[in-house]
Amino acid sequence: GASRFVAGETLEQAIEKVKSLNRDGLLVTLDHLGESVTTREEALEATQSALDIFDAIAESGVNSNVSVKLTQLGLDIDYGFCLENMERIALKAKESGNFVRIDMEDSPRVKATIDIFKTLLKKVGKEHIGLVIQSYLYRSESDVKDLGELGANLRIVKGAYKEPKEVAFPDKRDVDENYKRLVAMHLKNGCYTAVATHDEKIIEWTKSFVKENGIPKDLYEFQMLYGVRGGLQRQLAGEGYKVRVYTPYGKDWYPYFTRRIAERPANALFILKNLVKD
Ligand code: FMN
Repeated sequence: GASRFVAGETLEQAIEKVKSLNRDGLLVTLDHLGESVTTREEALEATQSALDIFDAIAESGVNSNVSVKLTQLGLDIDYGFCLENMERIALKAKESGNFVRIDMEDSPRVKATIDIFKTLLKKVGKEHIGLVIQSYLYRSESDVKDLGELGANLRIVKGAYKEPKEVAFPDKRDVDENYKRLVAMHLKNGCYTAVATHDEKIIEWTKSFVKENGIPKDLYEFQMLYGVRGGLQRQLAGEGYKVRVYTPYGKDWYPYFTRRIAERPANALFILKNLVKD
């Protein structure tokens, strides 16, 4: 069931999981599950949940930052309202000496997400806010160029939503090639890069790339999802790489879970393979 991919229903339970991941040498980013809210009340609740995570991290002393989705903070209700909510979270990240990353959702939301990110990057600085870029989108190469000029901290992913061929590469090989291109570009621009994938070919490629190009350890990290390739996560950490586990918790796990299982055919296979591999 969902529990394999979710670290409990409450923040307290999630913090216990973070402690245990930290003991294994893994860093964490916590995500309070939820997306696509339709009322201001729900968006304000989600905003408060994100603020509470920063307090719980500080109080427990665990090593974790926070990930959020803008549709959870009211992006589909009102841009200005969402920006206000995200700004409170970004200011909290800064005040806590911590970091918040804005996840990337489906393609109709990419422009607004980048706009909000850029606005807040100016306010709180790249040490406290980061963004996600998806290698399946044609536009991402130009976005990475642009965000590189701002020194942005980016998580590069392949992309998890079902997208039309008008906006995204239909062929997995193109997605993988673009993934490597984006990581190489951003690292060569001297910008912090989170390489978020379970794809061993890309992980191996990254290891060689950073070695050959003398990329310092403090400029990149690997990221994987909670409950996926736990053995590989610990192996990389044991080899001395920074590894961060994206750790969702909460009651609203359904959309997250179904995306993991079914949204892209490649992912369905991917998840099945990873259920048996460790
Ligand atoms: N996909 C998105 O579309 N947006 C995200 O913000 C996002 N965040 C992710 C964070 C982490 C740490 C990982 C590992 C994946 C994330 N994904 C995200 C999912 C990836 O796009 C992709 O669907 C998944 O990792 C499977 O592909 P893989 O073979 O590269 O692992």
